[in-house]
Amino acid sequence: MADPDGAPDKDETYTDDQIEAGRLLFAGPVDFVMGAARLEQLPEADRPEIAFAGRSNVGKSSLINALTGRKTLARTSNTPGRTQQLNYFDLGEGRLYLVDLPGYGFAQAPKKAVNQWSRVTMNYLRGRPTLKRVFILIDARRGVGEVDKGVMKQLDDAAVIYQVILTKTDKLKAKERDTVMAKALTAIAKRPAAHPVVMATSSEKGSGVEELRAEISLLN
Ligand SMILES: Nc1nc2c(ncn2[C@@H]2O[C@H](COP(=O)(O)OP(=O)(O)OP(=O)(O)O)[C@@H](O)[C@H]2O)c(=O)[nH]1
Ligand SMILES: [Mg+2]
Repeated sequence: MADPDGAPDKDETYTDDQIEAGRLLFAGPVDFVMGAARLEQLPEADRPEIAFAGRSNVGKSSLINALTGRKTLARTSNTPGRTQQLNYFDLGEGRLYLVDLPGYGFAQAPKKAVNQWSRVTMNYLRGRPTLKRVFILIDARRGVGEVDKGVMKQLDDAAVIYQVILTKTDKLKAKERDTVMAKALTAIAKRPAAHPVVMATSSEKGSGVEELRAEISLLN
């Protein structure tokens, strides 16, 4: 049953303790560490890290801000392509890194876009030993596109675990959200490196955010 305000029903997948662990993790300090344009500039791989990937404008930076409760930590914009480096944030004073990645697929043909999508970013995703999971953000209004599938394929080949996160679900009605969710689950069903759970979020309304915090705290 949908809530009258259109918010998704409470996700029952996490226990109260897990939700609390997620809350605590994100209640502490979060600091911008650095922006890396080249792999040599990355910080030492000395702790778990989680990366946020997805098309330009899908809401990666906004989701990091929603998770951390800091509106301007990661720079957001109406202009696709705002994030151009691998931006590192330290969470829980050394517990883990969150990495805000440049978007892919902006104003280019799908195949070409993946090929050109900052080689640095793809090399990072394939080769970072401490990378625990890649969140692949999908705009709930668009669903999983060809460019997303191209990235998933590369991660499958590299055996890097990724999880689909639907964004901007506040823009859809409950029924439409269910359809998008079902389609996303179908899109990942046979993919070897896909985490089998898809999460629905809205940075605007905050829905799904506490569940995502819980999921991240479980990865640490
Ligand atoms: N309605 C709604 N708008 C959102 C949501 N999340 C992000 N947006 C809007 O989407 C636009 C892009 O958000 P960003 O967070 O900058 O997207 P990004 O994926 O980091 O973009 P790049 O860095 O360019 O790849 C901004 O105008 C945000 O306000 C959401 O949950 N709901
Ligand atoms: Mg961004």
